[in-house]
Amino acid sequence: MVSGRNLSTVLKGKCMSRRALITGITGQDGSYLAEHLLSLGYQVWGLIRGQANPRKSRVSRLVSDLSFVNGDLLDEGSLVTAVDKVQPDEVYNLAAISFVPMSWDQAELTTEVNGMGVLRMLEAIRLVCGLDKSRDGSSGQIRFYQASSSEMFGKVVESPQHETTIFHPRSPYGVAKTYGHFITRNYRESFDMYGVSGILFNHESPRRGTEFVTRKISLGVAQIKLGLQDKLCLGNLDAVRDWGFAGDYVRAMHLMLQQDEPTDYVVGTGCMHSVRDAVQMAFEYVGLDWRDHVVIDPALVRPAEVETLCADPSRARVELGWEPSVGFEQLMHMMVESDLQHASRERDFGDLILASSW
Ligand code: NAP
Ligand code: G4F
Repeated sequence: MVSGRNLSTVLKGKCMSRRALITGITGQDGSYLAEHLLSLGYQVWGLIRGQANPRKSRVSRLVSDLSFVNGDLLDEGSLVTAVDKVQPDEVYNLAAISFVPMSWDQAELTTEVNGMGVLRMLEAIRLVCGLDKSRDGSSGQIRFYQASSSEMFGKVVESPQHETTIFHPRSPYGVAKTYGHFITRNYRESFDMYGVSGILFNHESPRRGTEFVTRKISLGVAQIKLGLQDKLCLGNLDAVRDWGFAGDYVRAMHLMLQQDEPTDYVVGTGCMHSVRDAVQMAFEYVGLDWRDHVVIDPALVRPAEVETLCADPSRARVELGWEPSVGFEQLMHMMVESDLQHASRERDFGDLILASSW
């Protein structure tokens, strides 16, 4: 049995001088994954889109030693050029339009990025490596990770959900992710590519976008506590999710690409909490009663809701040796603590936090 410390030493030895290319580097998961891979000795490249992406400097501040390459999931040529330039051993495709409500407003764009974008990335790998295999045996295949989502389970047919649970996506986001999931599996079966999908359940952190419910709550609670606002508008408080810490989930992404045989994994905690639980924990943490501050805004209720999600992460636990290290209450407290610091800088120095209007 390899202990946690020994496992990380073994992994570090194996990973020295490997190259990873991460799409979605400016997002929540991109920064945690980059930190993790750098700590294991990888050279890490992040794909950056746009001519002056303001989030590039933020991720550079968070994670030093990153290299960048230009590219966009909408532009096949840019992906081929990026893969050819970086010559990665591993590609982590985290880029997406990841906010579910946005996918009803921009369904076509969401499908292009989250669905067709996966195909473009797979094709870029195939083109750079020669069309028959993703790379010949001598130099080793480029291994591909696709960020699949528990949103694919949608209107769940069983609980908890595992790798073979049938999908019933409820949003254009979920439908596009389902295409990305199956095209990754199809390229594995058709071209013998090393491609895996991580079916990740919701994961959060102080780096989470302010449009997502946990961060909206932690930021709202901090601002209310410091007298910067009085009300927090939310939608469906009854929705139930299996929430974990993003820093834990990026470890699972890396472990998936270290297995001898590529296969897909569900990653989650197996614990369920409602949005109401999250609200209660966050307000209680700062000594306030949520009922005095939370307002339900029907405009925030979705056209088709995913009512409940819960992971069965048995395969990840048994085959990857993966376990989450942060529980939900601890996670909410960590996020409120971090936002109390942000909000006090906003109060004292006028630093702007971009609270979400969603
Ligand atoms: P996030 O914070 O919203 O980050 C999304 C990233 O995608 C950003 O870096 C964004 O870059 C990039 N991007 C968007 N459109 C792009 C395009 N056309 N070309 C290249 N890059 C583009 O998302 P996250 O929470 O880190 O999630 C990472 C991935 O996991 C996503 O695919 C998400 O759908 C999936 N996922 C997340 C969760 C979760 O709970 N967090 C659960 C399951 C699956 P810009 O700076 O250019 O906008
Ligand atoms: O935090 P959310 O916006 O996350 P959602 O829709 O579950 O999606 C996230 O997790 C997926 C994995 O399952 C990822 F694939 C996806 O990219 C993203 O990271 O909403 C969570 C729940 C929903 O049921 C929503 O209806 O919270 C409910 N909710 C209630 N009031 C709200 C609000 N969500 C948001 N964003 N804002 C509200 O005011």
